[in-house]
Amino acid sequence: MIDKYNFTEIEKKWQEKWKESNVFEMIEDESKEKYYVLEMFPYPSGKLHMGHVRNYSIGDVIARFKTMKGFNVLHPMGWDSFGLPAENAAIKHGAAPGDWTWNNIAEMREQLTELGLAYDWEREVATCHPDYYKWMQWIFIQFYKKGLAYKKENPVNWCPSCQTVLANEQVVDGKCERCGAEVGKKNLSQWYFKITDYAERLLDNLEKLPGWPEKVKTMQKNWIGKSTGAEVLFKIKDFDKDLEVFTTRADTLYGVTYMVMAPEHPYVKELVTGTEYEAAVEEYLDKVQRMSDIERTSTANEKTGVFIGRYAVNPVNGKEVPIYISDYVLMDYGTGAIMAVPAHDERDFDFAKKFDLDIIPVVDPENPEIDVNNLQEAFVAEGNMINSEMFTGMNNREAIVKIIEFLEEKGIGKKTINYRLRDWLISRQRYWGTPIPMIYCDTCGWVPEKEENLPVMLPTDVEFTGKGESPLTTSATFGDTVCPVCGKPARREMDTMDTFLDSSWYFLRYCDPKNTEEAFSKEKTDYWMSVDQYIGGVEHAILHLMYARFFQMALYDLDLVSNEEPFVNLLTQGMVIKDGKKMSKSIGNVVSPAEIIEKYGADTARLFILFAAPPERELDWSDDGVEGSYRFLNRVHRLVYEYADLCKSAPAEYKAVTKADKDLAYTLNYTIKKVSEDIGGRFNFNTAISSIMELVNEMYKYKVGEK
Ligand code: ANZ
Ligand code: ZN
Repeated sequence: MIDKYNFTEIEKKWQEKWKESNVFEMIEDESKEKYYVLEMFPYPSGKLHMGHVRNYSIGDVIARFKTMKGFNVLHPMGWDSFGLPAENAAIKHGAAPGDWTWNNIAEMREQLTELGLAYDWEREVATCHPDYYKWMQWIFIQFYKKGLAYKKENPVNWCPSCQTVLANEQVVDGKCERCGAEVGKKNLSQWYFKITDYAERLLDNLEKLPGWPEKVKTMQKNWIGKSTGAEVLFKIKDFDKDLEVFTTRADTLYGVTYMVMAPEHPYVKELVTGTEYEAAVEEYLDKVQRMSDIERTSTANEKTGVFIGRYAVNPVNGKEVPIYISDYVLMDYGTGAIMAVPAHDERDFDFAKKFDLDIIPVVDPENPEIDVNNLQEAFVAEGNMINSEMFTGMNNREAIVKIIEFLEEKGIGKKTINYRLRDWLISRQRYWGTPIPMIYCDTCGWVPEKEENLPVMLPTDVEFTGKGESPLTTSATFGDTVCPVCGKPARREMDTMDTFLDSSWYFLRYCDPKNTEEAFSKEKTDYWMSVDQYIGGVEHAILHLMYARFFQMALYDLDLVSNEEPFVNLLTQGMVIKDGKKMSKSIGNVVSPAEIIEKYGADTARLFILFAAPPERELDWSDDGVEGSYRFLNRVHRLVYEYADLCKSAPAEYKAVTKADKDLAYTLNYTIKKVSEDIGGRFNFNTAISSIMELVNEMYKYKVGEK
């Protein structure tokens, strides 16, 4: 009598066995080659979704495969557990963010266990635990001492609805990434990390990451946005300071017909105060400050601007050109001012048309269809120089080099590199995050808390109103302290850290999660790091992966780790969609993992997810597909039962006797080879599973004793 495929019983039995015997616990073992497989740790929202199931099933197969191959495998799991949702729950339901979070963690740990994932739970970390954030604070202090952390007043992106500062990266199309509200600007004193010091290395090292998807590297490259050009000095008539501009097109210097300064440029006020232009400039500035950078630089917008009544002098030909302010020039890129060349720049062309400014071509389109003296649009391609005195006739690429040389000789310009990457704004006016371990003393200024006093604990006597400053300001116990340097009364920093800091080094803490003396020991990280295979969503291609790389490099420079790059290989898994759309509550097409596990078991869920599509591709959820996976597992189950007795009595060493025996032995070995290659090489789990399905078919056909 064949037992029904009772997945609940089977899965429970094995999960308990694994737990009892600690099979997934890993200890450093120098005699074995290590393999570190890591999935991006989740935010403990309380509910696992299919994206998680996919991410973790992929990691699970790799971990188990490498274990079978004889590696000492590190496969940990933990919680990115600081962040806004816990605080919003506190505002809405009055629950303490800590309680809410720890409950969610317990629930999700349970769900991951039910999924049968091979994690070493001994290494679990939660970023909201003082054992973790103590070391987060310690790392902050090391960065501060190295000059990588600083405070400055700056107009920052401000979400009026979340009442918090947002990093540029968190503003999408001028809107708050989280709540969708229109983002404005606000002047605030904020903490920054000098990630720009690492721009060149973050870019160069991409070359050393052949195991990363090209598309992710391209996204990082664009985000860093290296741009080689020149800074050129223009004299301002009747003014004691020069106007410096950044240009990538030094070849177009003879085509400059006007200048544009960012409305916030520090000279603008001086240049217009007391003139008839003052009022119009003020009004324009006020309007611009409420716009996002994206809106400002969009080429689709009709150009706006104000003439400020002043002129600049072109250093190569002495020509005087009018100076404007306009929103399309940003203060925090280059020098905050440009030389405008309408003949060869699209935005300048539109602006010149609108304000009726001259258009002087300096690169010849050499195209009979284009009337060079009456351009209908900017000519942005390459060509030979015209209207450019001694540079006329040269190819414009060459002219860029020659004109920069000329400017350098004359001391009116120099070659420069600019990056789009900005310093990382890391402070948040929020409660549920790591307190920034800095203290302000009237005598000593900003000083770090003494390391022996870490962690600076999050207080619990706070109020959540969802408005204004950090809730930490409402605590009666938190703010007042003494200066670590002079001992006088002093105030603690009330802001907390961006949660992206927490996730920038958790992979190091996994190597040594219980260390009470250090963030992690070098010995342990030397053994386990770098991560051999990192797996996660492509939505983290820029921020998380860039920040983690920056942390690793900075820690390397502090001699705390031995590798410059944290992740050798990266796999970005595709989304799980249903009926062609992202699963979402509002569409009502969400399939919950719990439901599937209850109906079919975790093995069916995992099998379906791995079988339905290669890991990088989108996975279209299919109920029929799930049924199919379930039927297959039933088939395997029946097969095992059918032959169970025979297997028990089988000799220790198997010998193929008949042709059928030999054929099956061949298929078996072929399958082993195919599965090893499919999983070991490019993670083609789907084709590995198909060959196992074929093997099962062959086994069904096989009849013992048949010739
Ligand atoms: C003159 C010129 C002529 C330019 C031409 C382009 C084409 P990337 O490649 O992104 O670095 N620019 C410089 N600073 C700016 C700022 N703060 N806000 C807006 N635009 C700025 O772009 C560099 C070019 O963007 C620079 O080269 C400058 O315009 C403009 F035919 O200078 B160019
Ligand atoms: Zn002091």
